[in-house]
Amino acid sequence: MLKIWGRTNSVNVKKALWCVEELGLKYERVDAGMQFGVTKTPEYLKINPTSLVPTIDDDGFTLWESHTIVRYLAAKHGAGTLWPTDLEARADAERWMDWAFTFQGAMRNVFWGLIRTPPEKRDAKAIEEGRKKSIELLAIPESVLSGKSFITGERFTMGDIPLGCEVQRYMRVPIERPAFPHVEAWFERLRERPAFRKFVDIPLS
Ligand SMILES: N[C@@H](CCC(=O)N[C@@H](CS)C(=O)NCC(=O)O)C(=O)O
Repeated sequence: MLKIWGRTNSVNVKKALWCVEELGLKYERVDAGMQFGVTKTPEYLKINPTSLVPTIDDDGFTLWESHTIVRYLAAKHGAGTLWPTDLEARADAERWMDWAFTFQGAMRNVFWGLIRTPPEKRDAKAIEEGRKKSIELLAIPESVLSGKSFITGERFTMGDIPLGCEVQRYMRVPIERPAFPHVEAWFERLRERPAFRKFVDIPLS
């Protein structure tokens, strides 16, 4: 059976979990990372030398890097749904998956500063710079989502998964946000998905 290592409050683990739920796969999840440890054990390092989460074991095939895990599972089980079979449509989805890491980088100090750092230790300047950069970047999907239900068109695909996880953090951290009506409408569409509500749109920690 598919096995997934990773704590459920990790943005990158959420991507894998959301994907397996969308695909309706049976799997076993093992808590790993931060307070759960595991990632520095020799056994784990053998399957993931980066010592990070998530990692999967799919009947003996081990894989790490969250977006690659999403691509692999979508290709194996979601051809024509999560995995667009048309080459150009797939490249479009993959482009958004890659770009999602750019947005994640901008949000990093905002999320860590406001959610994982006690108030007296927060770097207000870094948080504010991250907030501004995130807003500047989010204007890009805002323009693309005009007239589209999902990031690549009318269908939900793997292209929505990484960005959806990262935009959830943006929407839920206590910051001032300008109106982005198309991103907000897309986020509400993601919230209609049971798998998104189950694994992604949960309280930040
Ligand atoms: N590019 C990697 C990054 C993985 C990553 O940074 N994972 C974080 C959690 S989001 C991690 O393992 N942090 C250390 C820990 O949880 O112990 C991926 O997308 O899988």
